[in-house]
Amino acid sequence: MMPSPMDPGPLLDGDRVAAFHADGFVTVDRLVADDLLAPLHERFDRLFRGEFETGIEPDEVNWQEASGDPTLTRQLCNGWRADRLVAAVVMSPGFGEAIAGLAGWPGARIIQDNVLWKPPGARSVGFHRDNAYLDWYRPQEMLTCWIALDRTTAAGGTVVYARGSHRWSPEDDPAMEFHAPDDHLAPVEVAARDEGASLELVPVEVPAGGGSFHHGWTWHGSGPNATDQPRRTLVLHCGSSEARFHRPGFGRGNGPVYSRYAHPDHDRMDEAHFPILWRDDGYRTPLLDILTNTL
Ligand SMILES: O=C(O)CCC(=O)C(=O)O
Repeated sequence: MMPSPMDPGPLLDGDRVAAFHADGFVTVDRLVADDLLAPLHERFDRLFRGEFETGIEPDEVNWQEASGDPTLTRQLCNGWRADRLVAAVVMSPGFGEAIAGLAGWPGARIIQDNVLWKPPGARSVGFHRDNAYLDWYRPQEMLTCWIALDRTTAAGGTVVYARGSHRWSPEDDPAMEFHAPDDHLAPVEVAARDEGASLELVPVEVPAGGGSFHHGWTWHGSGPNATDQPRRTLVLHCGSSEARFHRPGFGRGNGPVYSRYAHPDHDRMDEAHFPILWRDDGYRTPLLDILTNTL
């Protein structure tokens, strides 16, 4: 019997909500239960070996054991399609409730998960803002729950946020490299200068099972892993339960990957591909409970 994911319930007290709105992010010491960490580590091993439990490939497979560059952060997007334990964790209604509450949406649907593994010696992840890649749906908004599966430290290449940067201009961000750019800080330094803002970088240092929530316009990235410990993270990116496809943006950002799920005759997002985790009227995509009850 698999351990069931912890339902985070009302995860965020008033102080944490206020910190999120002031800073564009907030850290939390406990997002998943300790007894889920080892099973999730094992699922990470399998996913990066190309063993997909459901038989379905994640939407993006950017690293595999036989061929991947050992100095890059290992990354898969939408691991939930391939692995039911990953699905059960990222589909937790409590995460959806917390995200919708922070974003001011009536509900939250998953847009994408990220399975990230930065081994010792791996290089950086370039600074970026998530909303800049989302011209393919409206409202063009994302809010993210970043779940650490190992204790995180600044030296270990944890995620780093630019405090208050969610309030900087949301105008066109320059194209940036996610994996191991020459200078991972350069885009946020340029953005701070253009904004006339001082740059305060805050690393998320939490125990394994902790993590953070961040706003879609918050600048973030991460440095190299200079420790001898891996840094594994499961990331849940949600949009509003009311989000609709936006056809003019299909070719931009990560639209070419995800707009393949659009129907030709309407702009609604199919819940088989973008399930609703939580909505304020009690609705939740039924297939999620089928998926999680089978664990
Ligand atoms: O964990 C990282 O290094 C980057 C994570 C990220 O880009 C995100 O959660 O949006």
